Amino acid sequence: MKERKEASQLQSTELLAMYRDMVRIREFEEACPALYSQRKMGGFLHLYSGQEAVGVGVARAIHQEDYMIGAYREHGLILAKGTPPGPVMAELFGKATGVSRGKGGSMHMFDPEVRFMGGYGIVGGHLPLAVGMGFAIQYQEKDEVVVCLFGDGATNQGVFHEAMNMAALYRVPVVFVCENNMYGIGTAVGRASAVEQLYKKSCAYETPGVKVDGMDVLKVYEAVRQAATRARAGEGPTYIEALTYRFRGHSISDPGTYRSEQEKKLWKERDPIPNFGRWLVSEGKVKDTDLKTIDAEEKELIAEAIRFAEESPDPGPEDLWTDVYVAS
Ligand SMILES: Cc1ncc(C[n+]2csc(CCOP(=O)(O)OP(=O)(O)O)c2C)c(N)n1
Ligand SMILES: [Mg+2]
Repeated sequence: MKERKEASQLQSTELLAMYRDMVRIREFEEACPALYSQRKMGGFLHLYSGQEAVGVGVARAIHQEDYMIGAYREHGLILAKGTPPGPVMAELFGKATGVSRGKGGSMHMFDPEVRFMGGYGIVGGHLPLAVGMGFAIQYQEKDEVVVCLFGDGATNQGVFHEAMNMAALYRVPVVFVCENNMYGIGTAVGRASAVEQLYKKSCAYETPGVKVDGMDVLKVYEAVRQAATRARAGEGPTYIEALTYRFRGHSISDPGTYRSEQEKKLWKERDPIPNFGRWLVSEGKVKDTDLKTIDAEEKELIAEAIRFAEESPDPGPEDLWTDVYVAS
């Protein structure tokens, strides 16, 4: 069966897998600042801590043969889609074993094997690509969907509206997921967008707009599951706004002084990982020790990914000439 089960029907093993994915992303992201300070990584670094429930809810609501595409805050997205942490870490280290062979770095992760299609640094630039991928799926009569994730800032770009228009016009199987973390760099949504309830922006294209709690993995899962079902049925795109929060600055070089301590504390209390863990235990779905085992296993997995990245070779001079053009 193509459709995933309703969130309320998920079994303990499936719920634990979601918990594990979120812990993996958090461990990965929280290991990065120290490694960056040690100059193991170069270039930009935008961390996903706090937003894990969105990426994981999306990835678990679709299938391996479905596509995900995102912006530059995408380490968590590619991990959620199934790329192992080793090649993702090696990419940050600029190593030949990196998922983009060390040539992409933080903002340009790409793994066609798991159908994660990037990794883009131009705000809103990947939205038309998602529509094109959706059109290709439709044209080839495949039973696949694309989930396109982007930030609140992207919804103020002209390209967002062009993409929404064409997606709705051609009823392409694309699910748009806006990760509204309330800021585009240091600019609060209300200072950049005339419409603060971002899910309402889809009404201009007669596309359903849905707002979900992006700190709740099951809420995200259920919204995306339903949207994917619509998309597969030929009913066209859905636009989901997931309200979330990034726990760190915009990038590694942002001290984040534009957010009050009180606001940060409030959102930290809504941390999607421990809250989901507590809920799983209180509902009797898992034992506290199950969670502790996962926490320890994922910590070790990330330590192993760092070792893999450290020990991997740099790309050689000959690699300057590869991946420049795709062979036809
Ligand atoms: C077209 C374009 N304009 C400006 C920038 C500079 N820029 C980089 S990130 C960013 C903010 C985007 O915020 P948002 O879409 O909310 O994503 P978030 O960082 O919150 O995940 C801006 C303006 C850019 N990369 N591309
Ligand atoms: Mg934002």
